[in-house]
This record gives sequence, C-alpha cells and structure tokens, in this order.
Amino acid sequence: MSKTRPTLGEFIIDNQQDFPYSTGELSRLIRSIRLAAKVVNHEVNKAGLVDITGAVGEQNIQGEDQQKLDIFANKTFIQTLTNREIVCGIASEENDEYITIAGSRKDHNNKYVVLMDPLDGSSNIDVNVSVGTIFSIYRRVTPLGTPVTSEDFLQPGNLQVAAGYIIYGTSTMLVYTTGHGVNGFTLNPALGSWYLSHPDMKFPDIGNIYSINEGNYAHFPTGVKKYIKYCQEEEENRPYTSRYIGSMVSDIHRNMIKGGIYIYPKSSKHEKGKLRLLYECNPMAFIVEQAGGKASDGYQRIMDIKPTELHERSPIFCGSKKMVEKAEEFMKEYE
Ligand code: AHM
Ligand code: MG
Repeated sequence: MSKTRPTLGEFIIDNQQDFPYSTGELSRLIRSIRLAAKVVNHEVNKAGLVDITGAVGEQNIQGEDQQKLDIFANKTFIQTLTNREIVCGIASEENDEYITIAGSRKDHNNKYVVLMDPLDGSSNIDVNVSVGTIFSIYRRVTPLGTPVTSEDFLQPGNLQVAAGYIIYGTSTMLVYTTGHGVNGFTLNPALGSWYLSHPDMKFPDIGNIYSINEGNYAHFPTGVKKYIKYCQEEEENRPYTSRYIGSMVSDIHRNMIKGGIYIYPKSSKHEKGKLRLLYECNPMAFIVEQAGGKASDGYQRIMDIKPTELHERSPIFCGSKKMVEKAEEFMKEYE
C-alpha cells in the first residue's frame, strides 16, 4: 500500500520552522485561506448551473441575489480573513482602495497584510475553463497598534513572507510558498481535505512550451516579436509548443510542471502590460523563483520593483530559467 500523504493541516504543523517569526499567526492565516478556497471552489463548481439556478443579478429560488463569481470570491476571502482577525489590512484587485482591519478589540495589533486577486481569469468561467485565486502576504511595516497605511501594501515583492495560488481546475489545488520551496496540495472534495500531492515543486530549467497571447503580436515590442520567432524556429529543441489558456494561474501551473515560459509583455495597447504587479506578478514571481524558475519584466527582477501605486501594472516574463534569460537577451538586443 502506498504511504499516506500528509494533509495541509499536518504539513503546516510539521513545518512550523518554515514560518518566519513563528507565533502561529501565519499558520492561522494560511488555514483561513484554505477555508475560503473551499467555499469558492464549491461555488465555482456550480457555475455551469447558472441557467438553472438563475443568472447574475437575478434572484435564485431561495430569494437570494445571484452574484458574479469574482465578487463572490472577493467577499468570501475578505470575510474569512476579517472574521478570523488575523490580518490588519487587505488589498484586492476588485477594490479601488485597501481595507483597514482594526479587529474586535480595535487595537490594530495584527501584523500581516494580504494582497489578492480573488478570481483571476474569470472571463474563462462561462466556458468551463480553469480559473484561480492568487494571494501575497507581507508583514506590515508601520507600527503595531496603528491603522495600516499604503506603505504596508507598497512593498517590493522580495519582502513577501508567503504567496500562493488556488487553481480551480480538473481538480482543485492550493500551491504556496513561505520562502522554503513550493508545495502543492490537492483537494479531496468528498472529505474537504487538502493532501500534499506535489511536494517541493520545481520548474525544469528549460522546457518546450511558450505561453503568450499571440493575437496581440502586431502591438508587441520588437524584442518580443523576435523571441516568438525564435520559439518557432527549427533548431535544437525548437520549435516550442504554443499553449495559452488565458488564465495566468493555469498557464504558469502547467509550465511549472512541464517546463515553459509565460509572457504578458507591454504593448502599444498596454504601455505597462496588463497584469497587476501586487496581485498577480509578485506572488507568481515568488512561487516561480522558489521553484527554481525566474520572473522578470524583461529587464529586471519582478520582485525588485518598488511599487508606487496599489493597482500598478507590469510586464512579466516568467518560467523556466533558461527560457526567461533567452527572452531577456532579445529584449536587451532589440529595444
Ligand atoms: P483578470 O485579472 O481580469 O482575470 O485578467 C488576468 C488574466 C490572466 O489570468 C491572463 O493570463 C490574462 O488576463 C489574459 O489576458 P488576455 O486575454 O489579454 O490574453
Ligand atoms: Mg487577475
């Protein structure tokens, strides 16, 4: 009989030493995310029933308003983290401003802030394609006992304490890092438990998949156009295979397992790219680097960018190290 895999709960207890300044707060925070993820997973799985249970904006048979799933996911994560009193602030791709959480004692004494994209790739839901939640955790930099300020959120990615994603796919997985490698847990929906299915995940140094929305080709910088042509040439292990789901979490998850590069560059349509530095690029960059890959904006490390605004965007090139380095060479040569 094969050895039983630890659950996420057991894994957290066994790896307490991996949690910096371990007071149990970060473990509780990950547990809250695990809970919210299960609630969102349940709702995402029912998305195909929307014609039966009522469309967005209509009332369902219980007389409740149907919500768009990204709004539902946003509320679920915010409520779970707020109710459990473990964070002092939350910033979400769905909210214009960050949220300050005082706690029931109004003491502002929690030390972590969470930044998240509650449902990334949500335009894929209607066609039954995988979507994800992305989260990023920092220690606050302002003094305990005071309300959080924007300074607590505008930290470079290299100060992240933990980051992760949930992929609502053919199975649902939670993948996260606390800076000691990357581990993936698969949800057994019958039991509601997450099992360690992908221990110590590693990006292959080089792969044969490139993931980019080539429909925007005409608008790409020359370096990106040349790199795409390089991917398509018949030489060495090329041409590479093109795979683009249009759901960042799924595209990067696949590339981490099989080897590949994911690119969302700047273009003449999007001067700074499309993806958000704080909610999408930094957490994914932390995971990619912890798995031995590389994440760059084409010229510099994503996690070294000092953010200046909450909803700032950044181009991103991430995945197998050698592939990202090659793409950077093209960016340097042709810009
Ligand atoms: P979203 O946060 O509005 O869902 O947008 C992010 C998504 C990524 O998951 C995905 O890689 C990208 O947008 C796809 O964009 P495009 O359709 O321009 O290729
Ligand atoms: Mg998004």
